[in-house]
Amino acid sequence: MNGKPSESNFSNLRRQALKLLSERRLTEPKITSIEDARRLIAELQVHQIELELQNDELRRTQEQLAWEREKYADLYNFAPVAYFTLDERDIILDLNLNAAELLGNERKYLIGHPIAPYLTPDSFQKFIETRQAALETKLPQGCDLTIRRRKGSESHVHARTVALDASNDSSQLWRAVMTDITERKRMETELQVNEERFRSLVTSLSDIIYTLDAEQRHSGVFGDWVQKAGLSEDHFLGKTAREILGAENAFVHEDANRRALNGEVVSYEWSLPNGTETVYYHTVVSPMRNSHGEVVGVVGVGRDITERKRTEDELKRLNAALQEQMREVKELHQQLREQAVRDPLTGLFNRRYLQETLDREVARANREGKSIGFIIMDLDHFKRVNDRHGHKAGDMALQQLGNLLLKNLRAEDVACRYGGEEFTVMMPGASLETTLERANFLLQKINEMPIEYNGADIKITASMGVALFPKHGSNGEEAMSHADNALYAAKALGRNQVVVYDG
Ligand code: GH3
Ligand code: MG
Ligand code: MG
Repeated sequence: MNGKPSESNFSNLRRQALKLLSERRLTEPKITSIEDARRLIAELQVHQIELELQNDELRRTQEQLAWEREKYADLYNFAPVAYFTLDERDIILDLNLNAAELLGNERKYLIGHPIAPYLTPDSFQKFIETRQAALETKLPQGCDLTIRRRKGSESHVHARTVALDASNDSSQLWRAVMTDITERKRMETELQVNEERFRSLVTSLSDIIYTLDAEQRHSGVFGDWVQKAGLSEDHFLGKTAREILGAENAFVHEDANRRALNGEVVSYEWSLPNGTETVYYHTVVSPMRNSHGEVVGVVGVGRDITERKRTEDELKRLNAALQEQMREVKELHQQLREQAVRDPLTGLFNRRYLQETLDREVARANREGKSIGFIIMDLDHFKRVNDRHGHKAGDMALQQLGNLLLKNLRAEDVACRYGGEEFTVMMPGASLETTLERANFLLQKINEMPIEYNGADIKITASMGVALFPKHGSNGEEAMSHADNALYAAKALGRNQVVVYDG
């Protein structure tokens, strides 16, 4: 279509029609009867109706055409892409609204003007090359260009240029279709920057970072540990832990990964033999989700904790050693204390201990309104034992006597070696009768005690004095000194007997 016929075209047509009419000899219809006239009228009416119908059809087609044209114009004008028609000198012959907006100017200031000022020099050069290629190949050619808008801002476009079919008499025209890719470019740059940032961050970490797909296959490995371990990414990518580490070592990972794929965050420790040593790791695996929140894989972060483990183990070992040392010190302390209060020969308490406990026991007896029985004994003629059998035999006799006392007293009674061959027994809570009974019992046991030394039977006896607190003294010392008096009385009475103080 060459567009709407112009006014001059119409007058030409009219002139031609009039000429034809004057040249043509129209044959007069022969009308001989009324019938003929009627037939002719009917025929003319049919023709007229036919013409009217044709006219109607023509008008509708014209309306349809006008509507289509309008629609096309709207599509062209309001298309979301920029359309340009350019001539050989890159003058803009036509452009749509989007194109005008892209260049930041009104259509009327753009039509008939060159496009060059709206492109950066590089882009203009690129555009010329592309449109030349489009002409030579007879195919649309694409390139990315930077538009310099009238107000100075820049936008990035993708331009597709096609050479229009040139008719014989007109010059070559181009149509360029441009789409704004500024946002895409910005996002691409941002993505690149982010990725760069992520990479530098990840490679600066010594942590082991990796991702797994839903089948637990490695889909990414990050960090410089791969290179440090002398491995390449291919060693991991597409493979499962089982394929990399073997079934035995992979078990712990498979279990954790399974849980992560079920939405859990799992933290665990594991180890790997490395030559003669063992390397320990701590790993956290978390579910990796898509934009719908569905778990599509696992992201894992692992850390070599061998050094920490070693320090921990060393600390544990040191702690155990310290505990052992403390136990030994405690034991030693106990031993020292025992030594301080025990007589080494007989194993009985010493005089010092008796003095320490005496006041305490008296105070308690006072508090509880109870008595304390005291027995003081001295071996009879012990010098003779030494003289006859030797000092060692005497020592053995003293030892055996110590055992005898320990065996025949209650837990709460306190037996002491008071002097060389003098002994005391303190019996908290005991009555005079009980104390006397106990003294007689001990006397009997001493008499019965067999002592054998170097084939000789040694016999010992003892004299004993008994007194009771508070009956025989207002304090411990007094009661004891009265027991001592009773002991001397027993000696005086002939030894090997018990005497109760009788003050
Ligand atoms: P008495 O019946 O008057 O008490 O006569 P005795 O010989 O026992 O006289 P006395 O109690 O005065 O003497 C104590 C003797 O006990 C002196 C000493 O030889 C002996 N003796 C003291 N301590 C020890 C000791 O640890 N080992 C030995 N083998 N003998 C000791
Ligand atoms: Mg003595
Ligand atoms: Mg004696």
